[in-house]
Amino acid sequence: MTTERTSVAILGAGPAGLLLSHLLHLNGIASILVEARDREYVQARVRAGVVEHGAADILRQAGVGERMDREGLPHGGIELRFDGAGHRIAMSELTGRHITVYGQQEIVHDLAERRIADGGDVRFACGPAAIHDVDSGEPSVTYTVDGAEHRIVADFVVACDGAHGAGRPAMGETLKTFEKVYPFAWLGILAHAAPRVDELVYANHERGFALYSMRSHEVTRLYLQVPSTDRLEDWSDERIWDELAVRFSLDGEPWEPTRGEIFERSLAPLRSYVGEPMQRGRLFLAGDAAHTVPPTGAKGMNLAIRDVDLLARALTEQLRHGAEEGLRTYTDRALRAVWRAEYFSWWMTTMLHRFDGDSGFDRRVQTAQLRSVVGSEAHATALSENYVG
Ligand code: RFL
Ligand code: PHB
Repeated sequence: MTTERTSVAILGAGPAGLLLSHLLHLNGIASILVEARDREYVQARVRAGVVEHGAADILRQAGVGERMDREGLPHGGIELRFDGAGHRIAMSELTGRHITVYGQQEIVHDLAERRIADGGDVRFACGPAAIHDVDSGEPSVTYTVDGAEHRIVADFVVACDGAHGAGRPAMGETLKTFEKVYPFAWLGILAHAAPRVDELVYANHERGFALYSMRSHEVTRLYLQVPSTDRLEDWSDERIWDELAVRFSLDGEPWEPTRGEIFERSLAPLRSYVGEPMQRGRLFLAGDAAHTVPPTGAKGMNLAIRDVDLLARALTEQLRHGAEEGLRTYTDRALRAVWRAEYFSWWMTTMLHRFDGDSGFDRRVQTAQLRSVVGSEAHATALSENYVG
């Protein structure tokens, strides 16, 4: 077994882990990042598409926002479509801020490229790493490649290893969990098709939720609410396009997204989860390792970016100046933004989806809620403030 030493050992090369390693580097702090999967897999993983105002600023200030600013699509509004009519929420006019539509895999690509150009120690294809001795002064991470075991001893370990990594279990008894599972999933597709709309459309239809998004002027991203028991095989291309046209109906008539070759498809279950605290001894959790939101509020990646922004500062203060305040208060400060995003994501999810067993009363309340949001500037402003971040 080889043993190495570093200041911060990081698990996971998603947006959280890569950005943390980059921010620490900017502050002169050494880290080793260990990722289970290979680089191609990580960079090809299609997920989020909306970068909120604050998260975009963090990326810019870290010097990794150049391509996002060049190729990303700035959006000043979204449409809520229900009862056969579309209603624009003018987010920029209401808040003075906008979002940027830019794929998570592009951010991961930009960060990985930058880390490697800077000579960062980012290790892909390590298989699942394990976390040890977090209550001691010498926490460590181990992983095995080609039968050889590697051990990294660090001052601090940060788990940025998502919802199914080693971070959550390593919290042990310390972790108090808060969870909500929704009885549906999102079927997501990417298609070579010019988006028919300039802004995202969130549709609440009798048959379920649909979302019109995009990645560029040539690539459309679309989602359908489906029962959590559905499989991808249940959904032919034809069925997906037909269902989308119905759910985006305007004035009682089906409304067709521009069709094109579907080149990616996936199913994602919807859940809300928070684990508290986000620290145990010398282990810290950030991003999806600590919390999950349903994608309806477009908050997951943005929270991951905010967590590591806080954590990078706190780790730097501790490792450079021995100042402990930042790390001691990390959980409380991060959780404030986390719970606000949990609230907003839950609110958007319940307002926009079709729930089995909903009564006529529930449906009418949902419509009244949507009417209130699009009819009241105060209500639309509240949505916009949460959405643009
Ligand atoms: P990630 O991206 O899951 O990365 C974790 C990494 O850790 C690795 N790993 C390990 N490595 C070493 N050892 C182990 N034991 C390991 N176990 C796991 C994994 O291979 C992986 O590379 O977590 P991170 O960095 O916290 O980032 C979080 C975001 O990925 C997530 O919150 C967002 O994708 C959520 N999300 C959205 N967020 C937004 O902000 N805006 C959106 O528009 C948005 N849309 C979405 C979304 C998520 C979706 N799905 C698939 C759930 C749309 C969808 C459909
Ligand atoms: C996306 O483009 O993937 C996307 C956009 C908005 C969401 C979720 C996902 O709320």
